[in-house]
Amino acid sequence: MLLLQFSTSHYCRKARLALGYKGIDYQVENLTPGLHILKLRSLTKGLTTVPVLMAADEIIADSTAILKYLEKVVPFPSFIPAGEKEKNQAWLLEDWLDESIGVATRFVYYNYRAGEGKAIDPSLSSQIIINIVGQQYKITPARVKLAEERLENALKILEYWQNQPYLVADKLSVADIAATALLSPLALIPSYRQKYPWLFARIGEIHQQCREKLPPGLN
Ligand SMILES: N[C@@H](CCC(=O)N[C@@H](CS)C(=O)NCC(=O)O)C(=O)O
Repeated sequence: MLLLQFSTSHYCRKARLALGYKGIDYQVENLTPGLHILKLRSLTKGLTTVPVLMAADEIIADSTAILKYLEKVVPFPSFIPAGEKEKNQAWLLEDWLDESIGVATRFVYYNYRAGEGKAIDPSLSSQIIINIVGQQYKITPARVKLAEERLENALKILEYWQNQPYLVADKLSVADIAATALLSPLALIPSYRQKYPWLFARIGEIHQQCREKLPPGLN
């Protein structure tokens, strides 16, 4: 299998964690932001985001669709809880983390990298990319504030994770994979590291279980 990705994207990390958990051999192709559209448009019937997984029989765009595909072709080890109630709960968390929380993380992370966190990579090329991302996603101070509030609320909801290894039932599920990947950019922001040490402990454990390299800030 070949994973088309941006190396720094947290949604691509989500796909890599899932591939790693399943023990699947795969290659990655790192696309250049901007030029990626030329490659993806013809492959995905209109979706222009990464990750995209090219499997022998199918091309799968969108990280959630990739998780579903992987569970179908490699059922064991499973990352879907067995019970109906737990299964619904895991997918509900996965969808919320994907559609709402991953977006909030992006706002907070790029806002940090453009300001206080500039020193992480002050190179011109990095600052140009951060600027382009800021414009593409319309990252304004008002929207950053809403994203910070959304994250604070999310981390209150997820607080129970500090007392148990997995978000749903007693096995790793799509909820843990989504939370781990989509909150991992916060590991570079000192205020989150100080306030939520339990979160980064869980992020580290799930990476280990999925045989994925730790994200920047935890490596
Ligand atoms: N819900 C999508 C989100 C993917 C996404 O937003 N990917 C970003 C990188 S983090 C992207 O490809 N952006 C480029 C673009 O929008 O053209 C998924 O889960 O795959």
